Amino acid sequence: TVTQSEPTIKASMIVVSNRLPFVLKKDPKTGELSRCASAGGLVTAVAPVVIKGNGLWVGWPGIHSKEPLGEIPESDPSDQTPTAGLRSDQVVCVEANPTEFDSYYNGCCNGTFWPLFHSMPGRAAFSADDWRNYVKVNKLFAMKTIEALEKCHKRNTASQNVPIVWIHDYQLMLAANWVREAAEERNLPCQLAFFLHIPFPPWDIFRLFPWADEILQGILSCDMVGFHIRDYCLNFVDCCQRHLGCRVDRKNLLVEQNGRSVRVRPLPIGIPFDRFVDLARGAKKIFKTQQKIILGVDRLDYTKGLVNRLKAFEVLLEKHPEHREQVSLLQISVPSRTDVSEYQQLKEEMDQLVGRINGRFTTANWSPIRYIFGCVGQQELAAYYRDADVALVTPLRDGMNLVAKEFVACQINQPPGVLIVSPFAGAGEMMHEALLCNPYEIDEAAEVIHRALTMPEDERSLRMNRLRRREMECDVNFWMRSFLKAMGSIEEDDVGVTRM
Ligand code: GDG
Repeated sequence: TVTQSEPTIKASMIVVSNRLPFVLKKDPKTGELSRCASAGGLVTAVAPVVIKGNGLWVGWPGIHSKEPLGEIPESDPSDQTPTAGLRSDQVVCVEANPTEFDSYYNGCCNGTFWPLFHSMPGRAAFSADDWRNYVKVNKLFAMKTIEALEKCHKRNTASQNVPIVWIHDYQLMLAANWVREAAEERNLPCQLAFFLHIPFPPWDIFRLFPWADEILQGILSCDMVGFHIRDYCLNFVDCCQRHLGCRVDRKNLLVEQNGRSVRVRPLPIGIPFDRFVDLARGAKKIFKTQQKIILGVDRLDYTKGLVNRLKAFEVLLEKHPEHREQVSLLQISVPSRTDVSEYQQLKEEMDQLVGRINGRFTTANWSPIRYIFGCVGQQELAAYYRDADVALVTPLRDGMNLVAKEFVACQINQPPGVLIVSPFAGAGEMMHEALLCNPYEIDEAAEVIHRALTMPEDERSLRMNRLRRREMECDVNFWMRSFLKAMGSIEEDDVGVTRM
C-alpha cells in the first residue's frame, strides 16, 4: 500500500493565509505572549515544507493589540504539533486596525464572499465600505508578503530557485496583485500561487458581485491557481473569459492575462490519514450504548445543511418507526463566526429543532438527538469517527469537506460503518463508494439513512475498503506534492514512500 511521505522542495516557500498556523495569547498580568498551535490538515501539510525550506509564513496572529506585538515567541518545548519547528524569524505578523479588520473579515469575507461562493446569493450583503476594507487589508497582507520575500532572498542567496509565494483562500483574493507589482519593481523574483478552499461559483452567481473584475484580476496575478475540483476550475476559467474577455484554453485549463499564461489546476486536498488512524487506534471507547450511532460533525454554518439533516432524521423516525429507540444522531456543532447575525439565527433554529424533535420522540430510556454545541478534542473525535455506524456529511455546498475523509480514515473496526455524502461537496465528487444524498430532498435523504442503517456487512466492507484506500493514497502529503509538481518545484527523486 502506498502512503505519502512529506515532499522535498527545491525552493523556499512563503505561505500567506488570513491566520498564522498558531494564535498568539497574551498573558493579561505579565503581557507575555505565547503560541497556541492549530492542528488542521493544511498546517500539517504545509508547515514542514516551510520549515525545511527555510521559508516564511505571513498571517494574522489572532489578536489585536494597541501597541505593536514585538517579538514573536518561539514555540513551547512541549509543543508536538507540526508548527513547533517554525522559528519566530520565519513568521511575519499582519497587524491590522481592529475596525477595518472586522469589516474585512466579518463583513466582506464572511458576509459576502462566503455565501456568494457557496451559491447562496440571497444571504450575501454587498457593502462598499466592507469592500474598501477588503482592498485595504489585502494591500496590507501584500506589503507584509513583500517584506517576507525580501527576507527570503537575503537568507537564501545561494539558492538558484526562486521562492514560491503561496496565497490561501477567499480572504486574500486581491493580494497577489500588489505582490506581483512590488516584486517586479524591487527585482525580487518569485513564483506566485493561489489556492481556494471553498467552491468557485458559476459565472451567473459570480457576476452578482459588483467588483467581480478586480477579484479575477487579483487571482490572475498568480502563475498558478488551484481549486479542489475540476468544476471549480472550469467555473473560474469561464468567468475569466466572459467577464474579463480573456483568451482561455478549457481543455488545458489556461487563461491568458497581460501576455502571461495562468495555469488553473484541480488539486483536491487530502487529510493526514496516518495521524487519524493512529488517533483512532489509541482512542478509548466512549459510547456505552447498544444503540446505533449516526454522526454529524460540522462548524455551525448554514452551508453545512444541518437543518435539512435534522429534518431528514425526523422523517426517518416517522416513516421507519423500527429505528426508534435503536438509533441516535450525535451532532457535534462547533461554534463559528458568532459575531455574524446569520450564524446567530442558525444557532436559534438548531436549538429549537433539536428541542422539538427530541420532545416529539424521546422515551424514558432514549432520546433521538444528542447535540453538542462546542468543540471536542481530536482524540475524542477519532473515537466518535471510529465507533459511529453512519456518518452524515450532507452540506448544501462545500469546497471539499474533510470530515468525510477523517471518518473513513478512522473506520478501523470490522465490520465498518457507512458514509453518506452530499453530491454538492467536493468530497462527494470523488468518494464514489459512499451513499450519495441530496440534502434538499428530505424524504429521499431519510431513505438513504435507512439504507445505510440496514446495509449488509459485506457491502459495507467493500465500500469502506475502497474509500479508505483512496484517502490513504491521496492524503495531505500527496496534495502538497501535487501542488509542488504543478509549480515545477519538486526534487526529481522525490517519490511517496512505499509501505506494506
Ligand atoms: C474549509 C472548506 C474544505 C470539526 N469539529 C471539530 C473538529 N473539526 C475539524 C474537522 C475538520 C475541520 O474541523 C472541518 O473541515 P471541513 O473541511 O469539514 O470544513 P471547513 O472548516 O468549512 O473548511 C472545506 C476545507 O476548508 C479544507 O480545504 O474541505 O470545504 O469549507 O478537520 O476535524 N476538530 C476538533 N473538534 C471538533 O469538535 N478537534
